[in-house]
Amino acid sequence: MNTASSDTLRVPLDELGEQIRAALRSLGLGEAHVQAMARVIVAGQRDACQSHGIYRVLTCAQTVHAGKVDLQAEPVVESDGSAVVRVDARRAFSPLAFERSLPVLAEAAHRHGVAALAIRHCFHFSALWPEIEAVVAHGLAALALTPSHAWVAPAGGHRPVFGTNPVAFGWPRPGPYPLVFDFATSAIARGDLELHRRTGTPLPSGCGVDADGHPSIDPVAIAGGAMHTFGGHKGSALAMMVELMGGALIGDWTSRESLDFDQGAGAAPCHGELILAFDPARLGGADAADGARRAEEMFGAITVQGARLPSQRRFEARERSLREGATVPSGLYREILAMAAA
Ligand code: NDP
Ligand code: PYC
Repeated sequence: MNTASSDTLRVPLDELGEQIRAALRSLGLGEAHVQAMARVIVAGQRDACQSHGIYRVLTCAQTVHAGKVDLQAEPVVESDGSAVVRVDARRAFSPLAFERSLPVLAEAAHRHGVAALAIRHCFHFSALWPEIEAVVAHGLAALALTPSHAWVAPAGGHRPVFGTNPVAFGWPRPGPYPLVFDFATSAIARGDLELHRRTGTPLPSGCGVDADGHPSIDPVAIAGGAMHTFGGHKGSALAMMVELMGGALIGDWTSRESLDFDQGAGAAPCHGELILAFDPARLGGADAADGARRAEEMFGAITVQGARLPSQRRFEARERSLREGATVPSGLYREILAMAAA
């Protein structure tokens, strides 16, 4: 471990992984869950995603202390050989359910051209891009949607209905990195609001309203009021679609139902997730290679003018972390080390 600045450290990824696994074990989680959860948490910090890196260990701890998550449950994967794969996480954290169903989803997508994975009954704390990258590694394009807790007001309203409802997409590319984007449909992710709340720093304007419906930049006031969607009515419609596709469609909860179930405990949201996978070789047929070439031409037309592709920042952070260790906030890391030593 090296000091990177007064308030951050550089921590080698293997050391970071060991401490996170120890902290998760201290919560009483079964070993398969510890391993799967640590993989996404380390990946988040490695890629400099502060809202979904080691901070998530604290979210997981709060979820465990709330007493509703199953610490040991083995996910049950259901597949009848069709294009629909379902996995019941059985009220455990989501990463193990995803990992167990990924090979089944990939096989179904290659066989049918398109396949859908419905993850149900999971506590969801992570970013979606680790899942998207894992699907895309099978040569597939992918789209993922999941609700969260009802923290976000619809455009034109001021009372929460939607979750922060991320939408993530991936496209396979030649070379080490795919094209991936992954964003909350709220103006800011809840994880970022929580980090602002921890540090007592204001949010950018436009993130939400207080309990009286007045615009605010105070994370505490917005947490007691409502967050905004991004892009006005457009983000609001996307957030609604996520409730329908990642909730009602797959027979799982909406963000309102997740928050009702939470009963103020402050646990991670509990609901489902929809992941769609598309096989370019099946859908494009003889023209698939040409489609891939034309996609690269489009990416070139973006980068040639100095614009960047989504995930480029993340991939650059990953390369640096692999060389030098992940940058980790010192105070937060001390909390993780204390948990790991407990
Ligand atoms: P950001 O706004 O930080 O980034 C969204 C996407 O846009 C990223 O792919 C990012 O790439 C890309 N991007 C950012 N700036 C540019 C730019 N100038 N040009 C091109 N692309 C750009 O994401 P959010 O804060 O909305 O979400 C953060 C994370 O929170 C997500 O990973 C999401 O999955 C997670 N989340 C999870 C929820 C859950 O219920 N599980 C709920 C809500 C959010 P890059 O990363 O390289 O900057
Ligand atoms: O950052 O909005 C968020 C979030 C919700 C669940 C996990 N992350």
